[in-house]
Amino acid sequence: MAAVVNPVVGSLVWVEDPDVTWIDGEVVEVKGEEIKVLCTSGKTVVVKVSNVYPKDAEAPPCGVDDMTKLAYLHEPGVLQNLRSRYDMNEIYTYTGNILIAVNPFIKLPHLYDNHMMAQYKGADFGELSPHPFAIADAAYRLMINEGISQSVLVSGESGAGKTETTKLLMRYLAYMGGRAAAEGRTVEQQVLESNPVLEAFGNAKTVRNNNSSRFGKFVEIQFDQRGRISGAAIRTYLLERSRVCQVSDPERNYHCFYMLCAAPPEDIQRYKLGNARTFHYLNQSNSYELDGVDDSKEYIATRRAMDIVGISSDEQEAIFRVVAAILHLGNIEFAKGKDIDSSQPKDEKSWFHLRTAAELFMCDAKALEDSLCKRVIVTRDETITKWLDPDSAVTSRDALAKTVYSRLFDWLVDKINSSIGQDPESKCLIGVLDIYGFESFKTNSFEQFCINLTNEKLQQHFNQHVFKMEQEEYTKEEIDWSYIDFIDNQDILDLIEKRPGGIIALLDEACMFPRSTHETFAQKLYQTFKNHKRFSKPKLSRTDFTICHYAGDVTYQTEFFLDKNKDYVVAEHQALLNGSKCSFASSLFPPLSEESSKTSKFSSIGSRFKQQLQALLETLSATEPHYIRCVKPNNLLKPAIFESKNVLQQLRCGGVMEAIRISCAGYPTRKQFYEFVDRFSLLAPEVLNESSDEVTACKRLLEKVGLEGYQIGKTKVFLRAGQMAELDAQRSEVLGRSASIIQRRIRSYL
Ligand code: AOV
Ligand code: MG
Repeated sequence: MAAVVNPVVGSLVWVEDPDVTWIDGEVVEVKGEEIKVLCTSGKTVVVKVSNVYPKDAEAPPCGVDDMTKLAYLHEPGVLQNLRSRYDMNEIYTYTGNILIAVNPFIKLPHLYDNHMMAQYKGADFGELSPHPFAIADAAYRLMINEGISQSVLVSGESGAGKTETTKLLMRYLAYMGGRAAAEGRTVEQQVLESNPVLEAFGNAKTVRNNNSSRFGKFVEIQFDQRGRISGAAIRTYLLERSRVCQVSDPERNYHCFYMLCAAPPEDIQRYKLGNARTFHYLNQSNSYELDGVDDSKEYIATRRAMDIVGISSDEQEAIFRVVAAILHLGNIEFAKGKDIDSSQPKDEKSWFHLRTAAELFMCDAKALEDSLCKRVIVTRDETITKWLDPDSAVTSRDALAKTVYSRLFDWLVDKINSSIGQDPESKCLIGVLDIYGFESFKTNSFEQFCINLTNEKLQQHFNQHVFKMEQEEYTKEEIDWSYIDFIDNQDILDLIEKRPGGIIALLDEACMFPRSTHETFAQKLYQTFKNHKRFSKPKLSRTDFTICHYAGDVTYQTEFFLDKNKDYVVAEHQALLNGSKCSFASSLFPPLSEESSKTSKFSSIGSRFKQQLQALLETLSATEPHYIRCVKPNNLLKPAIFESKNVLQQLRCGGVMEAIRISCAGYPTRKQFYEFVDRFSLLAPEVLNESSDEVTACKRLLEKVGLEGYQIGKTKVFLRAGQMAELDAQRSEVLGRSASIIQRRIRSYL
């Protein structure tokens, strides 16, 4: 992105500022490579010419609805445009075909009502204000007209608005593909109601978002030949399991636990529940209530949504019984038992919760106790029973809770899928992806590693696509251009995924080797990747590693990588629940096949996730993608606060700046011929008389001002980066000259 070429006194520019990222000002003095700028804050700064960007003096004060309409496509321009629109509650802006959505943190019901949907129905893309409905409409129409499957990829950091946006897209698609005035449970209703069900069990309050999705989701909506919704499939990715047993203030556990504690009295009694504050899995944090949310109402609403998606009342009863059992399980504490290094429930209270958990799981209390406090080790010759000490019993208890919960979640997804049903005849689908954005925290573990891998893969997909779209625009305008330099992140993907030799492969090896520790794993990484330019070892650490991701460096702590990568269910837990008298609970733990029960082969979460991602990308690559980038304007989750620094960081991470960079590498400024002539004819007014049409006028004008390297398309002139600035500089000089002539005249007149 080019800096101002030849700034002159009076040029308007953007200067970097540590507080507000970019501040605008006017050049008051030019001294060789340095210029003095009087900023609008009142400060005067001296900066290098190469560090300033031109400011478009003619940019409309309320912004433009498409960034590509900006005279200058650079960071400060993009940021200024988003901010001025946000200030006026215009939260959506295009960058070409990409929709940028800035979270308003306030309900804007008029923006999404049925009247609005009706307006977008059939309107040409770009005709109405930017909106997720416009994206959904474009996808729907492309699908109908061209018979190509579509996808909408919604990304952004936690709390940016992905899930809300996804729901809007689904609502619009249900509106377009639904059956008017249909009765009963229609497919589209079921698709929509799957959201509250999954949110109840898969969302939780976090520091970043009061309703944070703790799983990734791809919803595939299938359409029949007449464009009606005929089926749907939901795929979910990596539910965060640790939350079930571990929450830290001010976060919450999954919503369903609090809803159940706020259920009507008969349910509370049936499940022997009480105040949420009495359960260990909930009271590790002091956060119980959510602003504006009534958990007892949510319970009823969730039940109703479960009815609609086809979960029977018996199944619902079993589901909530299992959820309650998990809460009781968490309240079992352990003390030393009679034998050395053994354990047993600590006190009468723990015994009570153990009995209650067993009752709710519909299994034998003694069997539950054994499965928590003992391990049976089968060798070739004998079977040994080993006691677990109290700490290990707690670990065993938590492992059971996590396994049950994650299987319950998977069961829900399967159930919703089978109840909505797949349409085997459907040739066209629209997929909507709501997945976790890039994460970089103080400590980053295996989860962040997987999440960031997802983002690398999606980024590659995005780059390739943006690149293709740009190329298509040039072809349409018959402009000769192909990209040569185009940054690809394949090297990062190889580093992580390559088999053999990538990080996941090395992690799997470490997990299979009994004596590995996170230290030996880290050593292996250091050795293998010592010369990899995307990998480094932080100086002061012996077990951390840093990956240079496209969105920035992230340092990962390897401590729990091995544990978290291993997916195994303790044989005792498997046997216990498989034997439950509750058909629902036992169906969560189907009998293991002969083979898998003998060879307790470890299965790798990392590798499985990698395969899931591969499958997702294959699905996506068979579709025409549409992108929505959600932006979180502040970390206070409050309306009307736009923190530039924060937003800029997200635009960079989300690949928006990269998309702009790609387009800057070509001809970033496109102006319709008449617009161009309008703006610059004062540089050579004679061209207007000499030319018969705007194309000729435009060409002549360009020759006169001595520009090179631009291209003339069929409807637009395409300028290289920086050329617009050059012309503007000439223009402000001319304007300045005429202004000073006028001033002189006025003075002489006086
Ligand atoms: P996320 O899906 O991107 O985060 P959400 O979609 O849950 O974020 O949005 C977070 C919150 O922002 C919502 O609960 C709303 O309060 C508010 N919000 C988002 N979009 C809108 C909108 N269009 N209008 C009004 N309010 C909105 V995470 O799931 O945490 O990554 O894992
Ligand atoms: Mg979400």
